[in-house]
Amino acid sequence: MTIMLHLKGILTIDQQIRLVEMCREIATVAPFITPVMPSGQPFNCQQTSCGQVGWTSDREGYRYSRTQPNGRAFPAMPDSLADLAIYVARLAGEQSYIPDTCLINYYPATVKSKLGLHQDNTEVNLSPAIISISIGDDCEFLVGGTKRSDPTKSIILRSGDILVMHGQSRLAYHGVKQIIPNTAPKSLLKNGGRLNMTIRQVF
Ligand SMILES: O=C(O)CCC(=O)C(=O)O
Repeated sequence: MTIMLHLKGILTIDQQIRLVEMCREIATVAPFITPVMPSGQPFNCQQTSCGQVGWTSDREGYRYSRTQPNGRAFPAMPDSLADLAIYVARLAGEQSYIPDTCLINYYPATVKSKLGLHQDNTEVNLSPAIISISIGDDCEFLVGGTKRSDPTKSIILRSGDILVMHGQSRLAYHGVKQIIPNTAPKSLLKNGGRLNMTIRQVF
């Protein structure tokens, strides 16, 4: 049984605007890139990170790295983002959550944008919650069980929602099936699409 905490509409529009500005500032230090999978196939979204490490994918595999592909450190995680993660982790029953990194995915408003079914398992510590913030266009999110072959169900993640995968759902397979265009609150993202900020305790 996959039990996730889906906090629908928990972020106000002002908080969402501030998170978009935060992502823009992070991207001035750690620009969005389109990583490739170990197979060489490019992702169907763009990524950057902040925090002491950043999630990285290239021909050498999936891992956390202390440096961006350009060799520079990732920008620190802003305190307000870390505080939000700690607050949300407490709601999920995790009292001593330490947010180490935030992976930021940008899904342009095209039919190609998606993320295949996967399990978040490159963290050193696989127990702490995965905290996932949605901003912009709605997304059809797939969630299954702890085996790739388990059946999946679709849920809609909307702008201002936070999804927490914790406890039994921490290692659930999940993915983004599609981004639903023109569903974001007006003027949140200039070119439409969806931002997802996934905060993780890695160590
Ligand atoms: O965009 C999302 O909602 C999910 C992102 C995700 O699964 C990941 O970055 O591992």
